[in-house]
Amino acid sequence: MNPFKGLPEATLIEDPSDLEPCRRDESHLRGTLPLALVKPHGPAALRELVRRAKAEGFGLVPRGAGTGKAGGCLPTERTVVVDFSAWPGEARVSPQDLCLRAPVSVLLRDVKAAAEAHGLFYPPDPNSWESCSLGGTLATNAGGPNACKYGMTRHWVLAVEALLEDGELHTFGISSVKANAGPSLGQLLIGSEGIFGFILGATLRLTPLPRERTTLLLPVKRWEDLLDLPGRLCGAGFLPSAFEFFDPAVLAELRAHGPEEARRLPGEALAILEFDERGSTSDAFLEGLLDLLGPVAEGLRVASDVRQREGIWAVRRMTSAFLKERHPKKVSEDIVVPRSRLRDFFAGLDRLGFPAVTYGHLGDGNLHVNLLAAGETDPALLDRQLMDLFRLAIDLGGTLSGEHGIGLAKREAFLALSDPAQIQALRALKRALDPQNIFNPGKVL
Ligand code: 2HG
Ligand code: ZN
Repeated sequence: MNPFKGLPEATLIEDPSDLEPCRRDESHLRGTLPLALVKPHGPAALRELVRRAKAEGFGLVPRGAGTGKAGGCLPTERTVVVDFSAWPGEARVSPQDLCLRAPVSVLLRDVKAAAEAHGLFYPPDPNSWESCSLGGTLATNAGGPNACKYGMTRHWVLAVEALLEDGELHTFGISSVKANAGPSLGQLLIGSEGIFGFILGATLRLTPLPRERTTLLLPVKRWEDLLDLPGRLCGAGFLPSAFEFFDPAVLAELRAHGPEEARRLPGEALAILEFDERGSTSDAFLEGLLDLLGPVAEGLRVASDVRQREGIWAVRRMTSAFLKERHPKKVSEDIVVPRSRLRDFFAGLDRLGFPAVTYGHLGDGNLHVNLLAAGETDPALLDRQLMDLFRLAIDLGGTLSGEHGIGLAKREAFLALSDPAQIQALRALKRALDPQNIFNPGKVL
């Protein structure tokens, strides 16, 4: 019997050709063909799906907008994709409580816009923020350029509404920054990529919208000159709301083949710095910054208007897609090292000796190391290169993923390189919360 027949409050898609798109996300991986794709519109669908998954022995794979970078939403063997794009509700702001409640189906750009309509700010800004769903950002604990000042998604979540293995929706957390009644199950669910249960909605913390912002372009001749700057700035009390960079290879590609705005980008390597605190547009602030930066600031340019600022950010935000289009089989990583170890990291990367280009979030040490030739590299060699890269980051006090998560892409490395006590504890939690392994099986652990 068809286990999906008569599923209440849901749209069902079973035609294999319609299922093809959900075998992909923004990683380099491809999932297996799922048994079906279900778009739930109400709790009855979820209750029934959980019941049938347990009875029939199939898994449930959550999907938002499919913009993930680690294969977390890709179907594995004998799974049904649960696409949350039709989950009902809208973003509602509570200015008194400085928070916003939204269902997972809302796009992140609409969450940010709802906050801004009240003069408030929801900071998380992964570069896919115009197209990713709130749900995806919660499941993966998304980062982005301004995490270097504001932290990641989890820092902005007050409460989580989640489907657990009893088939019911539960809320963990309250609409206040203070809540300390025991360990937080809500925080455990954020970034767990749907392996313990599915997040259906969240209450998000907001802060007043910054009223000033200055965007600076910092071209340099020797890109290594950038490496001490994040630590020096922070050490001197300057906390950028973004500090991004392109190494010479990425900048040259952008300039030669990128959009109009990219052709005019200066320098052999380039950093984009942004500050958004009160006073950051004043001459005094800029003078203080120039003093601190010293000779490296020779070519510093201030974005003169909104158009220029948006042009710069448009180039930065399309870099991942642009490189993928030019090198379809590239592999892009998102390792992190502490700011103070950036120089050691790049010296280590040189010693490893494989060709890699880098751009990303220099301000918080989260680097997108891209192996552009991955498609032409022997798979065993590629695995060794990636493991060496991860080990290098970990040995410097960093980690193998700063923002994209583990999913399928980094599962093996995560299992091999983590403290066994951590894996054991996470597996015990998985068994306790999902004894029949119905939630996103084969991911992370
Ligand atoms: C970015 O910062 C995204 O642009 C994607 O995190 C990076 O492709 C990548 O690895
Ligand atoms: Zn990134």
